[in-house]
Amino acid sequence: MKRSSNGHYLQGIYRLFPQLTQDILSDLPNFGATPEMISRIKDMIEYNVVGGKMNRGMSVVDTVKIVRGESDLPADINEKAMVLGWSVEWLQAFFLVSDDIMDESPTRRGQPAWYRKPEVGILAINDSFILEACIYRLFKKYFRSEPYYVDLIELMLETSYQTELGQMVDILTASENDVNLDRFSIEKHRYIVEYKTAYYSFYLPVALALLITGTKANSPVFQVAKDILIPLGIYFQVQDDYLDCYGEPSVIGKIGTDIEDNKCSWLVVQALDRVTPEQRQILNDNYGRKTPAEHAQRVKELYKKLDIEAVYRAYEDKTIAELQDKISKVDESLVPRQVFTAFLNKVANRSK
Ligand code: DMA
Ligand code: MG
Ligand code: MG
Ligand code: MG
Repeated sequence: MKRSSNGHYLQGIYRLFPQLTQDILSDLPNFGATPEMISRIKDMIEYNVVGGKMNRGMSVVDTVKIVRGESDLPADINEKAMVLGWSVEWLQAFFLVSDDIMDESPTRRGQPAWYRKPEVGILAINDSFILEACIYRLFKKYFRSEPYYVDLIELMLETSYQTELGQMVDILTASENDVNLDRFSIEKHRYIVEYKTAYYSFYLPVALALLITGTKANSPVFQVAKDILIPLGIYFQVQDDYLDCYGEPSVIGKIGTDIEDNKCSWLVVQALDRVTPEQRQILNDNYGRKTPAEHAQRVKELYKKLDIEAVYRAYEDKTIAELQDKISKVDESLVPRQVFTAFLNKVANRSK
């Protein structure tokens, strides 16, 4: 069994990965695929789908266990939960391959971003589409005859749409060669992080778990879950913004590019809220410039002067307390609170 990056053995979910990859590959001859095509798709899947923290994938399995009140699931429901867990990881791979192209990120998960491999390049765009298509091949194979099949597909499609809208605003707000700090605001940041991250990373795994444990698509439980998981997902992306600047690249597996990329990051929005007119001019002259590196350095010096790290610590403490309070008010006859505390405990104060 493979080890996860956080050193824990992953309750067998890795066991299923070769099987799911094989499902995709053995279906390819039906699409006229040659051995060369099949071998390339195998390499592409293995490069991009594994190697992450597996938080999203494991969340589906963990949620199913909590909802059913069982630490050992019956074999068939366990397999279904793991297939859905992996389908979220496939979705994540689709978004990360395209995100790294758009963000011009050099590294991902401690290796070169897929598009940076000389034999890949711009073909990575199409590879991201193939990764997305795999989700629906797997759904068809494992869920075609289930009453909730259409609900799974609708949920996955809507969540993808939400993420793509968030990515669009993220990129539009960061337009190159046009640094305009007026475009950045708390509200803009909130839209971006809610849409690009919170739905697919937090709401989706739980909603999938609810569907396969028999919750009807029109149940009020989905709204209860959303009301907690969207704020939690926003907190998670604020952490990602923070780690982009203050994280240790060897720990987070990627090199931050938000300042150079002119991103509407939580850090710059907080800085803008606190700058003097002179300091705003420093940001104006140095933010969003890819080279030379001194520009990004000056932005970081300004963050230091404004003690943005302390602002972040205070935000973290306040957000964790607010989420704990929200969770304590969940009606447990609808859904166990542990569904949400499990998530919060994984995310709170993370450094990777
Ligand atoms: C993350 O945005 C959102 C998606 C949909 C991948 P990001 O560019 O901040 O992510 P990362 O820091 O991992 O590149
Ligand atoms: Mg990125
Ligand atoms: Mg991005
Ligand atoms: Mg980031």
